[in-house]
Amino acid sequence: MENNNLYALFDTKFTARGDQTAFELPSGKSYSFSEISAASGRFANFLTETGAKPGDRVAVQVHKTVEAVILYLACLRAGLVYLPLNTAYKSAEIEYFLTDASPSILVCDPKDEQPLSAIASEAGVDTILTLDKAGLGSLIEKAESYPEYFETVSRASDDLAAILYTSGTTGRSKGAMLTHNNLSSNAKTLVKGWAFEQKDVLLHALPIFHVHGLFVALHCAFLSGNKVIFLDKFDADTVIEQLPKASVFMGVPTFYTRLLDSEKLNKQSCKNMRLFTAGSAPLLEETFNDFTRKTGHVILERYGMSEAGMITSNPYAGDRIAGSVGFPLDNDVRVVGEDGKVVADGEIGILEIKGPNVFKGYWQMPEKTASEFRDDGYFITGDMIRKDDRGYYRIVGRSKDLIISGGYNVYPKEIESYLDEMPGILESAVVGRPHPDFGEAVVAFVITDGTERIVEADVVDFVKNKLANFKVPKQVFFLSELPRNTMGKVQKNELRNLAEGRS
Ligand code: MCA
Ligand code: AMP
Repeated sequence: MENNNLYALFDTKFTARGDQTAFELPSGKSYSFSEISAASGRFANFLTETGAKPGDRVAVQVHKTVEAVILYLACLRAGLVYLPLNTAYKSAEIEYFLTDASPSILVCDPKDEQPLSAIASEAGVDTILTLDKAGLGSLIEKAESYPEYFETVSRASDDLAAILYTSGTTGRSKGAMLTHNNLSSNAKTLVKGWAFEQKDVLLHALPIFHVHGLFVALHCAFLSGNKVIFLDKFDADTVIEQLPKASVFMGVPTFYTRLLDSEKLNKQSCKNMRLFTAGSAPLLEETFNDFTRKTGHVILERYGMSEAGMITSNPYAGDRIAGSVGFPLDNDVRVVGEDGKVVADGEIGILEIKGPNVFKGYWQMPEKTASEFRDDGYFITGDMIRKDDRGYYRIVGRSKDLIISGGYNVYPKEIESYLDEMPGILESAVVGRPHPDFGEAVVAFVITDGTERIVEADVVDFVKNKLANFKVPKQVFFLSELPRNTMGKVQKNELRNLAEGRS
């Protein structure tokens, strides 16, 4: 039987590239392809020895290091299901993921081992391992003595490779189950569509707990055998310093606005670049145009989601249009109106998709899964699309109540549910407002019940104590009541206008 394990695809390249550099850090430290293979073999042997079996989940909340990437590869090799978690998540958020996904193994930063151990044991986690900012920890110590040879576990194409949690409109996060075939098909599509070649050098500044940094960027590099210049986080100066050595860069729009703010970005710094891509959030036309003016490069904007990887892309060869996300990649798409019928070209509807990239369903949520798929297998993205007269797709809105801040998704419902529990708050509503750095910023409107004196800092601190920083409101407004329509529904458009000072 053919082994559809995604790692088997990478393995061919890793073996061919041998002692060439796979990862280079700004410090000068590097890792060859052989070293990556050997270390992932050791990790895979060790993880298997802990008793974890193919299909078991491995939850990972660690800093961005090459060792964390090796851990991901080891999970693929051992048939374990990788479950990456944003490093910004606080204990209460982690508790939900561990309880929901019941992983066998948790890998976390050493400083979180003690605080997370009770939660992990309650959730049935068998093994806790650590990995720190420097790529050291119990995972490394324990795996060190294991052999580097590991026979990659055979996987069927629809076996799970990863679970990525995406927040839900109801406030409860859903685990999108991604199969080996979902990931490999999308990676192959992108390598071809974006003309990757072995000589490319990828400058990597994205976090590796989301689709963009982990799958889109790294899979293209692995399938092409590219060197990756690996930054532990985005920092405009470091990116500009490293750019002359690179040929491909991928970023969220905030990366591009921050790069444009720097005097040091110019045509010379981009002299060896062939491709800049943007996605995860809308790229403003102004950013697109300013970037071309300053660097001579036209950013290629693409669109995707955790449930499906990349769905559309502007062309590599052909016009890249500002404000558009290009054409469908290797998935069938249709734009559907409120009546459930496909709309005429040029009209607005919700994008529905079907293809090898589309996920298997939400982890342990059969009803939720069923409600987001049509009977004929199309997945309802919730993104509102209009096809323009040249056939380019444009995202014109979202039917889901979602804020995208600096590339991170924030579901207002989650923050509202939490704020409604704050002593002294009667009710709340959360919206996004335009933000020059993050694209959108989280803003909260609260109604107090008059029992205690509450100021903005109290509300901010309350959220900060429990939820990831990017979900914390950047501004809080106090109202005497929330604007509602005759049906009693909160009028979020009115609140957005209020937040922008437009009413
Ligand atoms: C940090 N903060 C944020 C954000 N990031 N607030 C709102 N939105 C954010 N995204 C908080 C910090 O905690 C801090 O709060 C304050 O804002 C300022 O932080 P700063 O130092 O400026 O932030 P940073 O560390 O430089 O991070 C900003 C960032 C980062 C580099 C833009 O957010 C980032 O890497 N974003 C990329 C997200 C991404 O990869 N998305 C892909 C999802 P305080 O002062 O209180 O401490 S995958 C996806 O969406 C699909 C599939 C797709 O199509 O790709
Ligand atoms: P996530 O589920 O976190 O992966 O976020 C996916 C969502 O990000 C999509 O459903 C879109 O709403 C949004 N998104 C991704 N890429 C783009 C883009 N280029 N322009 C506008 N929105 C985007």
